[in-house]
Amino acid sequence: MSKLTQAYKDQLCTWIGGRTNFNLLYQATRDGCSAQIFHQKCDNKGPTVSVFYNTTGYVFGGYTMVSWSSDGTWKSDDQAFLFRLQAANSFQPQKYNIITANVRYAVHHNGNYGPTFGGGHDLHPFSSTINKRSNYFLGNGSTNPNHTYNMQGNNATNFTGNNLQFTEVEVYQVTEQTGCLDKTPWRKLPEMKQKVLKSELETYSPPGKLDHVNILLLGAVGSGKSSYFNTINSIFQGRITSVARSGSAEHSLTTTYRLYKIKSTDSRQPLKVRLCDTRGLEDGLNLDLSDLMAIIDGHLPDRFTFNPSVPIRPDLPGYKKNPTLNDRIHCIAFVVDSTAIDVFPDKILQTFKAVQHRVNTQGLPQVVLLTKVDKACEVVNKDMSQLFISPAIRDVVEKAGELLGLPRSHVYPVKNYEDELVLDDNVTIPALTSFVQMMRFADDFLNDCPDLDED
Ligand SMILES: Nc1nc2c(ncn2[C@@H]2O[C@H](COP(=O)(O)OP(=O)(O)OP(=O)(O)O)[C@@H](O)[C@H]2O)c(=O)[nH]1
Ligand SMILES: [Mg+2]
Repeated sequence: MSKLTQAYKDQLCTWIGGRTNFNLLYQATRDGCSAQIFHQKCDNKGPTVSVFYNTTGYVFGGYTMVSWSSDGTWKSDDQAFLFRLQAANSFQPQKYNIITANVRYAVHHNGNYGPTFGGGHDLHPFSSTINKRSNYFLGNGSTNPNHTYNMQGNNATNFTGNNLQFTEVEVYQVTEQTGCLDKTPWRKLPEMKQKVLKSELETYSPPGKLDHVNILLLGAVGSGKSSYFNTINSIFQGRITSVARSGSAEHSLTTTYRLYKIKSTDSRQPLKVRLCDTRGLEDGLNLDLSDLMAIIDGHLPDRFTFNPSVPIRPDLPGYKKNPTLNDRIHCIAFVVDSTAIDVFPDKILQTFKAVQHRVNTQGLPQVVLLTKVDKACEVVNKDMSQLFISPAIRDVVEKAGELLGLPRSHVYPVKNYEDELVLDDNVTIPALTSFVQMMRFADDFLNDCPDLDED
């Protein structure tokens, strides 16, 4: 199976220009890591992109529009470039263009070499045949960037992590996509205008004698929990607001539990749906399962300060010993950064699973808020209206569903307002859709809840 994700294909597409298809010609784990086999499979195939994956989480390679051959010469190619897609497991795209004076050394066609770029062997991954060691092929070539390709002041450490231990090598034939663009959305949103979605939330009343429903935002540090509240709050305020502190820090920026009310400037009333913002989960300094269950069961008051070294206990100030249905959580939103989906920390996943195990028996609804979609797809980054058309986003939605064992219909890709100064329908509608859906799930849960009449 191809290792190149849709997001990476989209990135390559924007660099190569036009819409392109990627047809896998050669794959080291399938075909063997051999220069001869590479040439057998890739010579005379037109433009190709070669992609290398190493053991320290770098994904890098080169593009050439000249067909590979085995004639022993250097070939000129003014369109060729080297690139990095990923550094140390995180998406850090970087294109390195060819230096005009050295265009004639773009690629080296040598029957005994794998795909080799540049007159200084800027990227010379391997020659002959390499046997696999445990989980990688140890490249016997070298990387001497900056001769033919402009590394913009960087060196092999930035480009490849200085590591030629390949877990995979793939070469794709690049062809132009003909015909019309596929604009069929992979998810159809109801034909609802912002006003209709807002009004459903503004007029909502929970069943029974409840005052409001509570939606818990649960996720890793920096996944975008507080920003999601700010996004929803901004939408109802009609302007960008930043009530919850958000940003990047080593540990969670949110240190107190907040039961945020959302006031609508249109209806002048607070919504009867609250967003509960927690401290972010992190390795080591974690809220453990019993802390999270205390939150879910409604034992914590608004503004409860988390102390990572003290577990939540009944004798702590503010702890509600006998929470009512009104206090408890009615829907859990697992907040997941879409760029972290492939390297999701095991410990945090285990915590999510443990919570799910506990709440499944109660029938508590769960969804995934997939944040930072702008960073997961270059096309979406430029144009949020492509969110439900982008195959890269469809891919991460599928992965997030699999990760948490939830149907795709419970996974909501959103972009939070973070650097915008004004509201934008293409950002607002996906966020509102997710919020309405969570409110509906919470309402379904309450209507089916045996404790409803007692409260
Ligand atoms: N590009 C982009 N950045 C985002 C998005 N959502 C959040 N961010 C950024 O991600 C960083 C972390 O966001 P927060 O909302 O503080 O995350 P959090 O989950 O509340 O983090 P802690 O409270 O520290 O656990 C901030 O710098 C935000 O601006 C998004 O959808 N797109
Ligand atoms: Mg926060």
